[in-house]
Amino acid sequence: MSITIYHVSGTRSMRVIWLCYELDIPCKLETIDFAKKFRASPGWRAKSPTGKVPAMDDGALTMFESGAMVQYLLDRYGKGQLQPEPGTPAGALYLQWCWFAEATFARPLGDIAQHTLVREEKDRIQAVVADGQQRSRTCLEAIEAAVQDSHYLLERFTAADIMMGYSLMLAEKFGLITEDLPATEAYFARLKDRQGYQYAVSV
Ligand SMILES: N[C@@H](CCC(=O)N[C@@H](CS)C(=O)NCC(=O)O)C(=O)O
Repeated sequence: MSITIYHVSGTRSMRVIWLCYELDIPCKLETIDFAKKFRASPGWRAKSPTGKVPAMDDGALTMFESGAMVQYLLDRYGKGQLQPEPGTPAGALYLQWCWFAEATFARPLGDIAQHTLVREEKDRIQAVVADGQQRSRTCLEAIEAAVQDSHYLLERFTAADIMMGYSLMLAEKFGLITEDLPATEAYFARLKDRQGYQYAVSV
């Protein structure tokens, strides 16, 4: 195994770094330049065709999409840890939460990010932010219900919590994890307590 994670602090690369930490998978971190110019360069586009972060190499394999990296690493090196048996009801719910974290929850969060941080002020649309906040709230309510009586999304800590951890990090940054979501607050506090989370946000 020869894993390199192309990383920018505070981005989705933290999911992959966190997973490697939890599973004790050796990996090299290469911090890249997040500037648009670098991400548009042919060298970076060869790894990540849309210019986004992260990307990862494992030997001759190069891939993009943080969730796909997490799943690949689990399947190849995870020895059955941090995911339920595929094809079982628990495995289905595991997939549900992994996809929800990126495909459903991270979308409105991305809209908020675009229209508060990323775009130039003249190109920001307040209505998109308000809509993103509302859609994020619906997602947070789904999480609130899911962790009402359990420590994690499933019966035990899995990579679905790693996928969700990044999305919750963004939600917290935008002030969306409010006191009226006590189970979510407690769940996210449990995630933040993990050494793997702390390492992934420190690099
Ligand atoms: N679904 C992709 C999303 C990648 C993504 O949006 N990455 C952000 C950083 S966390 C990015 O590169 N944003 C810059 C841009 O969209 O131009 C993944 O999970 O890897």
